[in-house]
Amino acid sequence: MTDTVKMTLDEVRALARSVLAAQGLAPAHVEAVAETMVAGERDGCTSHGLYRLLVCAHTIRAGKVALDAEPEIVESAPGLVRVDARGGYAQLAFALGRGPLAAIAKANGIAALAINNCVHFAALWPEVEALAEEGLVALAFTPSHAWVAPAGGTAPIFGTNPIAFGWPRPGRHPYVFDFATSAVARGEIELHRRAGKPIPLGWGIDAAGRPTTDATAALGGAMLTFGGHKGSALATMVELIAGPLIGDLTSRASIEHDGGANASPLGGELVIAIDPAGFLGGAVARQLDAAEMLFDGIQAQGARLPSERRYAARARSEADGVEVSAKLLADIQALLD
Ligand code: NDP
Ligand code: PYC
Repeated sequence: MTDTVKMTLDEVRALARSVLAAQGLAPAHVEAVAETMVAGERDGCTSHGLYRLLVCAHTIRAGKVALDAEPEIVESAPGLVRVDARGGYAQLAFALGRGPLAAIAKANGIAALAINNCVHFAALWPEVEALAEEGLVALAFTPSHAWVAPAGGTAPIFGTNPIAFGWPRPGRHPYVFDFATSAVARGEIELHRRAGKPIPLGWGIDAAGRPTTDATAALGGAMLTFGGHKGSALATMVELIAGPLIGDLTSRASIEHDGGANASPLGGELVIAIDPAGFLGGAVARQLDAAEMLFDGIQAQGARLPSERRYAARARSEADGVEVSAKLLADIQALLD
């Protein structure tokens, strides 16, 4: 068997849709969830691309997601939107809340969207990128399962807790970063385990608290935060603002709810959108130019901007398709048997 198989993005989309539908997921969720996976595969984010079909199928078969949940806007207060995902995937809930979030941000200068009671398996950049494409500055946060030890400790308490940020750049792709507050996403360690590859020191510790390069040992022990105490504090912030602040679960509560099923996390997501015109009025264009000078200064040193790699991968994938691991494809095809 060759190591990889070439696929067009339409083939990726068709595969994702058929596998999700075969698991019994309702059509609206199939559509939203599949698009997130296509985007991940297209942009070279393999830990959150087609691989997530295995994760979704496992989560569905464990009975941990409401297959036909209809998300509902349950609160709309000045500056705030709340969507109850009713135990379904976050993607459809975001699709519902995105319009009101953007509209309120444009009317008031700032708005926040709380998504509650959602199952989360995905990267956050598609959401902040979409809002930044509308001219908004956007931030997104979600806890996950308690897999990550605090700096100075050895027992998992935080989720991998990503933070995503988007900044609009007229005429260009937005500036976007999106990363876990753990040294790396758990999905990346899972991919190393599947490939039988060691992980770098600093990603995790084994169950006895010893540094390890063994992916399985790290998954069974604890992951580590990035940047020591700084990542630890940011992970705490994500727990707080996308957990108790919006009336939802911490990563510890999510993994307790999971009860050993090893399904995707259940909980909340907080998305904040800011319209630059709120502070700046007619000075928006001038200040966005100042931002461009900052980006130019970064790149002038030979450093790259976050998402540059992703946008380049997107252009390649749209032109030439993507290379997908043959082993992964075989495992995905088996879900259709
Ligand atoms: P990485 O550590 O790979 O960091 C990714 C971010 O850093 C991207 O924005 C990336 O841009 C940027 N970046 C990487 N290298 C450089 C560089 N040399 N210079 C400038 N920017 C750089 O990602 P993680 O493993 O931490 O997270 C991967 C994904 O996992 C995220 O999308 C996150 O949302 C998702 N995740 C989701 C969770 C959930 O609960 N739903 C939990 C944890 C993670 P580029 O893409 O262009 O390389
Ligand atoms: O890769 O850490 C991760 C992750 C958790 C939930 C979705 N992705």
